[in-house]
Amino acid sequence: MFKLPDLPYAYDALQPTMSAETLHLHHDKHHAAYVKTTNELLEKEGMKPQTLEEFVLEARRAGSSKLFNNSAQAWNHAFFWNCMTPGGSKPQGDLDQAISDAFGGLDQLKEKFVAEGAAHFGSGWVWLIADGKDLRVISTHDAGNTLDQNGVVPVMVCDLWEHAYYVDYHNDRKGFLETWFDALPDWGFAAHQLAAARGQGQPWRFPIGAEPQRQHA
Ligand code: MN3
Repeated sequence: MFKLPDLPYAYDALQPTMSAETLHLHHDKHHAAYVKTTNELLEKEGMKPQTLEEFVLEARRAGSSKLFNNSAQAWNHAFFWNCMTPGGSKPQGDLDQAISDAFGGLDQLKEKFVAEGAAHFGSGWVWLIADGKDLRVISTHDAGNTLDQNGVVPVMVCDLWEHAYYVDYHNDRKGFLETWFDALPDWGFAAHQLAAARGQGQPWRFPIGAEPQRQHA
């Protein structure tokens, strides 16, 4: 059984970019439902996976969209909460250099990230990924993520589902992405992911059992 991870900050900590109302709905209703349904399906199928990552891959292999959609969404949202920090941050060191090398700078990355997310048709996610030595911006549909892509480590993500922004931005997805990119990304977390992609340390994994959550300063 998987546990809904707590948010790594208070519900009102990301205001005004992301309201407490949005976070309550998004975490306590949407994310909670994905975790609950995943657990119900696990019980029904008599499965006891060690990790959520393993289960997402198994669901993908089995071609079960219900299993995949719920478990991948459980994973994606937990990753997404860790990609944000109150007050935001700036890329430093190796990550800053990698962004310059790949895109020319943070402004150019923002342009690419916002354009990809704004143009994405329907629900999904916009990602900054480390693919081998490359940093790239991609988007995935619905519950899609990069767990089934060998050699790819996700570095940053933003939720493109309407529930992520409709309360605060109505239909202005582009406005949401622009404001979000300037205010909320936790580039310290992204740097940790990039280092893992380069063989230093492990990428973020969905917490198991009572494992303590990573705390933001
Ligand atoms: Mn969502």
